[in-house]
Amino acid sequence: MNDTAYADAPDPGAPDLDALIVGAGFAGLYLLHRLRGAGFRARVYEAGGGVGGTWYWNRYPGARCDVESLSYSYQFDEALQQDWEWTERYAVQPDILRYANHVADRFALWPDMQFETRVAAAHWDDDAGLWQVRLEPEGGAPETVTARFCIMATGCLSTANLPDIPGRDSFGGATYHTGRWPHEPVDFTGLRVAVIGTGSSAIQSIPAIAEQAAQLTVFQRTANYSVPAQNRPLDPDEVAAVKADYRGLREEAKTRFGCFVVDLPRPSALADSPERRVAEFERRWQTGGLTFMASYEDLLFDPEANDTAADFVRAKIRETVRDPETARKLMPIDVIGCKRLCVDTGYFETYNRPNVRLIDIVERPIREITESGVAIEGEAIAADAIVFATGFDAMTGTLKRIDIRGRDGLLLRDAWEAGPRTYLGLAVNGFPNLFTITGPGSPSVLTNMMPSIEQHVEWVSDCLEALRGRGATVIEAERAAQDGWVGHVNDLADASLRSTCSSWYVGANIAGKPRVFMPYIGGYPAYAARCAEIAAAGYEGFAIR
Ligand code: N01
Repeated sequence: MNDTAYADAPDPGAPDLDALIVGAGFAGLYLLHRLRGAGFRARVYEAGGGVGGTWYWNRYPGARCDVESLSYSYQFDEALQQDWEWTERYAVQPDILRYANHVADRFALWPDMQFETRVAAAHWDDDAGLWQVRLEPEGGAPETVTARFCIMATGCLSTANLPDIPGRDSFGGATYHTGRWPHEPVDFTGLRVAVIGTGSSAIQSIPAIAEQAAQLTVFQRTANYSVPAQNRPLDPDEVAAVKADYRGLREEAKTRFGCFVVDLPRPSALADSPERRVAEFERRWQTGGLTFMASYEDLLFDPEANDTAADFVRAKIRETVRDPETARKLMPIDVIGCKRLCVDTGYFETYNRPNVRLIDIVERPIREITESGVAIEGEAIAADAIVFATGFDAMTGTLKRIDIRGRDGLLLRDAWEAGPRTYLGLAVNGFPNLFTITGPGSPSVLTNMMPSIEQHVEWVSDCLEALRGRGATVIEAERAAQDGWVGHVNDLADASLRSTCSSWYVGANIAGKPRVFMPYIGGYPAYAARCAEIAAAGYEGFAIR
């Protein structure tokens, strides 16, 4: 232990904390548990009023995870995964939030977490080798806390995107954003509701809202591919079989691209006969969920192969939606899987309801929001409530909104002006002792977030222990290593069809955001192996002092 080190009884000149964690989602919770267990003084600050991160904020009707519950859960504690009972194949938001609260109770995390406290700024003091972090508690006076390490567990989809539609603030009824849903129940019974957007959040909430609303009008800018979840209650025998060898399932998942187990893909869509191909797509469709894009290895690399899957889904929409004009509007034309595939329960069927109407706003643009509704070309559509299902300033939005200044006062938002630049999605040159859990440049949103979070948390925690073991207090990604990683991330993205459309993966949903494919697309196994190699080589590519 050296003079300024992590300690049970810190020196008078030592920082307030060894590690300051921003965010009490699944990353923040595990970080706190793990770092505390390794003897570090760690504390979580969270803007929201409770734990759960994305599952705290996204309480919209129909919110449900698209990774199966038995896989979308922590594996770091065998007793936890044995004890917790998931009841549905895909967990609903309230169940996931209950799980997050259970974890906080079970590991006694509450005393080291502070809620309703926004982290407004983090400034690196190079002389002292610590972060000065400015906290803004709701209704309280701002304060500054010092920490040796600052760990951003801020999530990939946490800053809501509220589009600047003319007249937005003049609307006389209630407005909602799916990612900032109220805590009290929202009752749409008898109301005329407008939903703007047709991404995952809209596709989940529209069927639920349609059941209540007198009239639901959906404003669609881009039609989206969606496959049925085929959700169902979990069979106790199936759960028992998983729990008998939970570790086996987790280990197998780590060998898969997305870190969850689905049937292995067939080699090439084009190598199969049309009949064989349709049978495979149908089998996956009936299985439900994200397994659909795993039908063939070449779906995201070969446009012709991709077309075969897109055609299959378009045919399903045509079969499902009775009004041919509505079906036409709902049929996407771009690459399937380029935007994140949506997973639904009764989405396309909802358009057969007499109280649901679809407006294609490319054909008939929204002119303005008025006091009484939404005005499009040639028509005023009355609404009592508007739901913005318009997504997030993904992956970088939250980090760029915090005033993060590294060495020589360098602002993170300036360093990332042309797009995020990181080493492994975990660290940024110029920003010593700052870590970003599931940051841009890591697999994150292209994988099962839970094991990707665990992999990052364990890597960071091991790194802090290694530094302590060496008597070192500062670690920083080297410029050359970062440049090499960014180049590698870009090369992989360029080879995939995923980088070709206007998705939030490339920042296209936010005006003025640089167009860069942000997540690492090489899959979990290759990524985790590289992280492990770098650590084993004494944190190759990092400067340590
Ligand atoms: O957001 P999105 P989301 N005028 O960005 C439209 C995860 N997630 O909250 O496509 C009109 O996907 C926009 O149109 P366009 C998942 O990773 C997971 O739905 O940009 N429309 C689009 O239709 C997901 O991908 C789960 O042309 C505007 C929609 O709003 C991610 O979160 C559930 C507009 C936004 O779609 C984000 O999903 C929910 C404007 N000005 C979310 N601006 C599950 O686990 C935007 N749009 C199942």
